[in-house]
Amino acid sequence: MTSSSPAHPLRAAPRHAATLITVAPTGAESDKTAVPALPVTLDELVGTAKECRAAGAAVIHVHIRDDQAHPTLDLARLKDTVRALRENTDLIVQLSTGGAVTDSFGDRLAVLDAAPDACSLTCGTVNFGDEVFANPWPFIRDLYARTQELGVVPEFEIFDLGHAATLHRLLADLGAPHGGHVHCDLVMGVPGGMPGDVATLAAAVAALPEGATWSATGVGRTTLPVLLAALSAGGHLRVGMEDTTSFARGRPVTGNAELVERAAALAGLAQRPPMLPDEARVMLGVNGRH
Ligand code: KMH
Ligand code: ZN
Repeated sequence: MTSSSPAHPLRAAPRHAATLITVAPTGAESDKTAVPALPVTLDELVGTAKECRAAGAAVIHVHIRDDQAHPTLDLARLKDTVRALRENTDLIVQLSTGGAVTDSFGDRLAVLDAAPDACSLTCGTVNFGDEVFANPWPFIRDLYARTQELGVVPEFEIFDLGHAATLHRLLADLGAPHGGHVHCDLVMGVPGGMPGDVATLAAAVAALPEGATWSATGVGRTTLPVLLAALSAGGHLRVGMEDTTSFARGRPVTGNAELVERAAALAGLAQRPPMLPDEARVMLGVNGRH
């Protein structure tokens, strides 16, 4: 069959022979008492990080907790966390600037002072269950400008299609990110954000800037459909207990490593085995280890 229609952007998207696996082990939403396997102390986080590295992760997306296991953006704790993860693993350390829905914009900006390799940067406001995850344009702009000043590589979080339009606006206004490469994470299946299905994934990928690479994350029961769709479309993966606490129906996750192991096994079956952290540094434009 011949066709004169232009190639769909998915066909022109960069495809990698290997799969970047990011682990998001903790998040800000789950409660330690309800989810005992959630890593909340620094020791638990480092232990999880080592296991997930061995299972195939290259990037760790980090939220931290205080002594009561509540989400915190305490700067001293964030600095200790970055140091401990670097001392114990060669993972790329990506701090969350999303925090919890209750965190102030000032505290979220100050996360970058902990000097991580990378950070998340959400490209718009989204309903988040019964809450609102607020990311107004002036905050997005300030946060992005600060990543450029401090040399932190942003990962652009896309919870909805309009966020992709905001990403285009951001790049047009302020130029390329530190490291020169645009990498996005499609966060799908959040109640209030875009659904985690194949049609939406294809539409979101088509809306990304040319040359961007992307991962996808399916929250809750969309974890597996999004993972399989991302692999088949040439994307990368984010998995972890931030996004799902069920391994299968009625079977709670026992630890982050089993989610990474499953992702790595499926990536291997797709002939796109996990990427090593140093390969991921090259792809993402993250400088060598500090
Ligand atoms: N906890 C959510 C409100 C991010 O890490 O950048 C925001 C979030 C996104 O998890
Ligand atoms: Zn997060």
